[in-house]
Amino acid sequence: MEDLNYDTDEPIVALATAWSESALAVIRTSGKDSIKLFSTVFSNPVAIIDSKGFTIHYGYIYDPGTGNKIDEVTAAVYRNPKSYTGQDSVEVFCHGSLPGIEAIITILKDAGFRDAAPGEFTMRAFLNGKMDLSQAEAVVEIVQSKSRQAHSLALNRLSGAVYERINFIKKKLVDFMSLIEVQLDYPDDEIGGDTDISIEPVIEAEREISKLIETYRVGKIFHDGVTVALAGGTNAGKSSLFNLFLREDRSIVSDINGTTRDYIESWITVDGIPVRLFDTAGLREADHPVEKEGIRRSEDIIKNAALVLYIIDGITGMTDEDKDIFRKQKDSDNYLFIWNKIDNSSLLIPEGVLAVSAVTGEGLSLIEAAISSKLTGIHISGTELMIDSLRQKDLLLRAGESLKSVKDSLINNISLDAVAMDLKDSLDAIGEITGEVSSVDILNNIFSGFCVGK
Ligand SMILES: Nc1nc2c(ncn2[C@@H]2O[C@H](COP(=O)(O)OP(=O)(O)O)[C@@H](O)[C@H]2O)c(=O)[nH]1
Ligand SMILES: [Mg+2]
Repeated sequence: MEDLNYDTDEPIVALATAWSESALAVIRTSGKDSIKLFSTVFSNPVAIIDSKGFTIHYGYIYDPGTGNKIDEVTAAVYRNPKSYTGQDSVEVFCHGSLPGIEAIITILKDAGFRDAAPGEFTMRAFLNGKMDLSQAEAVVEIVQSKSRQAHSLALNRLSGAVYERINFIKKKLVDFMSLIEVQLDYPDDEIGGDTDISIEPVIEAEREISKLIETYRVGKIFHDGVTVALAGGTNAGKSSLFNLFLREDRSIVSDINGTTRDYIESWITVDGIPVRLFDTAGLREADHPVEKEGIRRSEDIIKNAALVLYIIDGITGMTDEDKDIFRKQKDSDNYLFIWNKIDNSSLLIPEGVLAVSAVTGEGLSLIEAAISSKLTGIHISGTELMIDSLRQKDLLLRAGESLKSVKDSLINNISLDAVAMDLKDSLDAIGEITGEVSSVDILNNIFSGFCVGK
């Protein structure tokens, strides 16, 4: 790999927890001499310098210039290679006071540490072989996860699930590559053997790759969450359902038409899927300019939502507008029709329409299940392997394309040199996923998306 434009051994420091007032904060350091440097600002330097890895020390951070105490802390010492980064490292647990944190970081910088760049700790972990690139990406995915399931899916990746699957595919291709290479080195007329090479391993690898690519769509839903909008005529009960989904009174419910003039949004979790739920203004002809604008905005949200929950007032039945939308969208992948107010409705519910009462909550769990299956098509337990990195998906696509050429060449008896080249390209793409093949640009691109302190 080309050289990075900075020293990956340099002692670095960063706040690892959020920059906000809290009970405790963690300041992380790593790099050459970090234990010794830290000891120069710690009340018990000898204890730190002589300590084993995985030990915790109580004391004070003080300003070596003035001798003033800065904070009472505990310091965890890690010795290379047994640390997150694989380097010597000290983590300081201090009080979560903003001026206190600032003072400690300043003192550590005076002692010889420099500010860490975003993702620099994890980049070092990768460079020192503590994790592969898919695991490094999972570090961010786990921090950003918005639901329990998203968290478990990311944890799977952090434990190396992508790495293992990729290695499984890689092994198949490497074995196949050796077969091709033998053929290239000893053409059949010399060894007089059978030149038939079974393309089965390529087909299997291709299948594994497509399976992983397919998980991206759902993986992304769990990572980013999706937008779901409540739509329908005024007074259908959109705001009441919104509150039911949230299990709190957020949106104003009233029997006055046009109560919800703007949209309201909130994050909820449906079957583990992070959902950004929107309550919108009822779609009706409005004269008031504010309501008009609210309706316009609501229409935008409905247009861009991954899923629209179209609510019908079960007491009055379908309006002409409802009927029109039902006709147009009833088979659509991103509409669910919901018949509300079943506690007080005696009308026949049309086929394909789910029933609920926003007042009693009856039918809610069926609706949640329908939302989940409409969005993902499958039930997610959280133990599955799913990728949610666009980078990984694109590389898998590239690997798959190359394998397709390998297959075509073999089927059409095109030269084995061409086959070897395509195979190599496929292996390179796969190697880039785990970081076996990587460049400074790739690394900078990945790690610059991290937060500082990670
Ligand atoms: N009986 C009954 N009334 C409901 C139900 N859901 C909503 N309502 C009533 O219908 C009216 C309009 O509700 P709201 O949620 O403001 O409708 P929106 O205009 O679609 O947001 C209110 O008076 C609600 O109390 C329900 O499930 N059953
Ligand atoms: Mg409303």
